Amino acid sequence: MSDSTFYVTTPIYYVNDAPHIGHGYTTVMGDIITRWHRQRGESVWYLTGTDEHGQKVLRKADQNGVSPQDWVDKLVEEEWKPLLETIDIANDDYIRTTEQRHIDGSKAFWQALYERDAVYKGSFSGYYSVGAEEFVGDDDVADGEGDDEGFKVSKLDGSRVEHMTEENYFFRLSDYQQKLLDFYDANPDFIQPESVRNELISFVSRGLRDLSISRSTFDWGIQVPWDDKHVMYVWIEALLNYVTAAGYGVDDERFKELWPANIHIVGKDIARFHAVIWPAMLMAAGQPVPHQVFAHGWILVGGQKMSKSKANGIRPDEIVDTFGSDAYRYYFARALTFGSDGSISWEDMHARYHAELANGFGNLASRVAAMIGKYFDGLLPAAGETTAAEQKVIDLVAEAVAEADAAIEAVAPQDALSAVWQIVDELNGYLTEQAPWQVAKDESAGDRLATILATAAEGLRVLAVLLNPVMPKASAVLWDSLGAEPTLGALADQRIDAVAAWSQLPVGATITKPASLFPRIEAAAE
Ligand code: ME8
Repeated sequence: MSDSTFYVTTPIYYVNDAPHIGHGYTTVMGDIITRWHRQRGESVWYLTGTDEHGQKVLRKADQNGVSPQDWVDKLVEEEWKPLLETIDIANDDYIRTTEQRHIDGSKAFWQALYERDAVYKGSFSGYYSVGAEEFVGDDDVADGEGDDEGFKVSKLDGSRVEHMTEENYFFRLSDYQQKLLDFYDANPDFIQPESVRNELISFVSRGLRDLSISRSTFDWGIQVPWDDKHVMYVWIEALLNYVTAAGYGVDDERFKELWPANIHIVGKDIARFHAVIWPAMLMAAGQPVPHQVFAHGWILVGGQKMSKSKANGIRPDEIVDTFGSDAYRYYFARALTFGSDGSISWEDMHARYHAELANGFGNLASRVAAMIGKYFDGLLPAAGETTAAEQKVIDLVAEAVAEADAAIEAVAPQDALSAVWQIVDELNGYLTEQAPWQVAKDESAGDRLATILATAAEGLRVLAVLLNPVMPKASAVLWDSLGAEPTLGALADQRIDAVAAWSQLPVGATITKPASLFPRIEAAAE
């Protein structure tokens, strides 16, 4: 197994519609984890993209009177790619399942399954949910309730199902029940969080049926390499994006470098596809299995799961337009527990923005710079003797850095931010206690004023580095205002494991007051 590059993925999203903040959430969290690993100095690769085949997309294109290819091209260019800019994502690659590299890689993978006898031809008769793009067992179907009688719904997610009878290819998923259980047992971190792991272990323990993996009644998909009457079932094609983007079947060197993925970040709705079907497919094809599938919870709006079909889907740019991309990223990472469901609201966003970002962090950065400007002509003074008060700051910073780093390792960005915020709070408390504005009036204070402000500036240096993965724009402004670049180098090159070492900012560095990092927002603007 290659562990040289830390490979992070998001789901590839259906382009039946425009993105909402649920998609934005997964992508931001993956980006924060990616950027943190980069800040550790690791080689990292971050993949996101779009899932463009399947009946859901096909029907949406039909309803709009355009070809599916025209539909996906338009939505990807006008909505999905611009989203990445809006929420400031630094992905290394973007895969579209209509791209040739994905088509070639998928065919190569299917060929491998076929040659290894993991696939056979059969006939499927049962229910299918186009909304969820999944086959639904008879036991999981119930009568629908509504005006037009006689329809049936999936008990799994309430989506409408249709009965179908089709000639299909099947994947021998039933062969993998014990292999998967053994694998979960040997790799306790493979499925996280624990609640999802337990649920899936019990799902697999109840038995696995072979899975229908091709469709033969429409042609919007990738042709099965040995049978042109069939297209690949969209899930069995979509999961392959993680390997086709990594060069499977076409670029062995690249594939070896990237695969297996370190972490697939997904919503819990699709944990089963990623943690049951996907590892079984990889085992069947003789490929290594990813290190981890992390399934996060639902973003709830007004207590309900937000979704494209419920019209409660908030667009990311509605929030970014008001608060900016940094605050957007911060809010979702800080206010929700990654792995659990959580509610969001404009009130909460507003309150956190002002309390934590504007007053807590932004104000700290601007007043330290303002005082250095006022008392030392904007040049970082040399600190004098360190007292217990400074030592307390230095020790707390070291502990908080270690805590934040461990939290990212445990895929808990909210805990990483809590740890970083201990530094913000400590520095604010330190300034209140030390009252440099009073010390400035005290002629007998010697170099105390210099010591206090140099200590605060060092604290800000640490914050700029630790917050760079979460709030890259504000961190860059802060880094610039600390005059750090000429001696310490680019912010991106600062290393987490070296950040807590004290007195890195050079005496005499030019400190300028940063442009307001988080300007106050009038409630009416929302
Ligand atoms: O499932 N809260 O695509 P999709 C949190 N194409 N996350 C949410 C969310 C919410 N309310 N709503 C959506 C697919 N998400 C397949 C994936 S991968 C090989 C193929 C996020 O467009 C979350 O990550 O329906 C969820 O898993 C994903 O969007 C589903 O996106």
